[in-house]
Amino acid sequence: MFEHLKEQPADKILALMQAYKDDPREDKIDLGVGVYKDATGNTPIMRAIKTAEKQLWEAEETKAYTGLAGDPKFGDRMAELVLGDAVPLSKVARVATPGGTGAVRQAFDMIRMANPDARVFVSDPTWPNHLSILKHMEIPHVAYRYFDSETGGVDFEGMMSDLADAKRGDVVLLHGCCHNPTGANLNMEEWKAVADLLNKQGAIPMIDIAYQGFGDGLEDDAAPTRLVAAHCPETLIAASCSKNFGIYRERTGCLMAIAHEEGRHKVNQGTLAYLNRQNFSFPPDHGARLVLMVLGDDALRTDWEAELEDVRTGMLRLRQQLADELRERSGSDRFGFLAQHRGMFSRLGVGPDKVEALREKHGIYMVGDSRMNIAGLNEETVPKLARAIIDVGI
Ligand code: PLP
Ligand code: TYF
Repeated sequence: MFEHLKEQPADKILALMQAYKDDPREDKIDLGVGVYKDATGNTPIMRAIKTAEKQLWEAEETKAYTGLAGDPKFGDRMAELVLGDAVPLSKVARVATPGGTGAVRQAFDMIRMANPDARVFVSDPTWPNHLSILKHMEIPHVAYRYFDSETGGVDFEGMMSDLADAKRGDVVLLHGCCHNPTGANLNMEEWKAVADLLNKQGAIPMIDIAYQGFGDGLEDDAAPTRLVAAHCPETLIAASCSKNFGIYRERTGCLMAIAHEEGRHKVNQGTLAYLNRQNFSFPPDHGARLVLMVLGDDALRTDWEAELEDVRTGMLRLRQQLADELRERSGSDRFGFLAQHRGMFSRLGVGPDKVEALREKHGIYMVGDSRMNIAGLNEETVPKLARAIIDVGI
């Protein structure tokens, strides 16, 4: 049987991690995989998470199964974190999932069950895993224009024009904040226009929010998701706790299905639990429990928010420093977009030859599409990157 299997394409981002490890140069710089790193290159366990873990170790009395949706209180807290009071909880079906990726996967499964003819519209570019999961599930996708490599911003006109092709029952996948891989985001006026257009077309928004708190702050980063969820009759939300709680390997995420129509909630909730059962039964609990503890305790939550804020403002400072260095060295404003982008990533918008030159000549590792992880920098390496960018002729 196994002779029928073919070799599958490697994940390019994960392959880059290995190439970086194998590079013997001491002054190499890793701007590859999307993991937050502090100035020393460490990915810390957040203080509040460490405290919650200690408390949990003392207090936890059983590791018996939770429920198919995970601990319902985790879903409540995540719905509050992401949605605020934009939508009553009675309209939000919610389940814990193995990471944000698990939520994305379960959302696609729900879409396929609800409408086997649905196409999923994805930004060009998007997170490569969106495409690879859709392909694996044989769900057709349509790319919509998103990034304008001339300006480093969003090609909003192109995006709206492409989304006008969405039909009733199609799904439009949007990044809630901190777009991966470009770092370019819509403003609130543009989000409102997208929500209006989807409503006009009868298309359903699916929001992937994996970086809440990494852009403009916890509340501001959730504002577009809240606007869409309040404004559109149905919305899917895949939320990840990997980055903003720093619990990558615990695999913690939440899928929400919002329906404003009376009477839809029960079946949606049952469907999400059913899909968990088909795919893995009970979702992982450890990370979800830590998140629940942090969000539900005033002292832990205050400390978490403060540390997250330091992470966010640290990345903003690096962005500004890099944009300033590049303005000085290039004598132009053409890199100003780096300070406008939000989240961990920025796409330079250059070809693979330049990315390769940065790697070969300078030991600077970024993803082949010229995406760089800003958190891979520190005050000392920013000037080195700026020098290298100019040196390879970007
Ligand atoms: N969606 C996007 C756009 C991401 O960048 C990530 C990042 O890792 C995820 C979802 C999900 O991450 P995880 O499955 O680690 O929670
Ligand atoms: O885009 C990134 O770098 C992060 C981490 O298969 C990641 O989202 C990368 C590849 C992958 C899973 C997560």
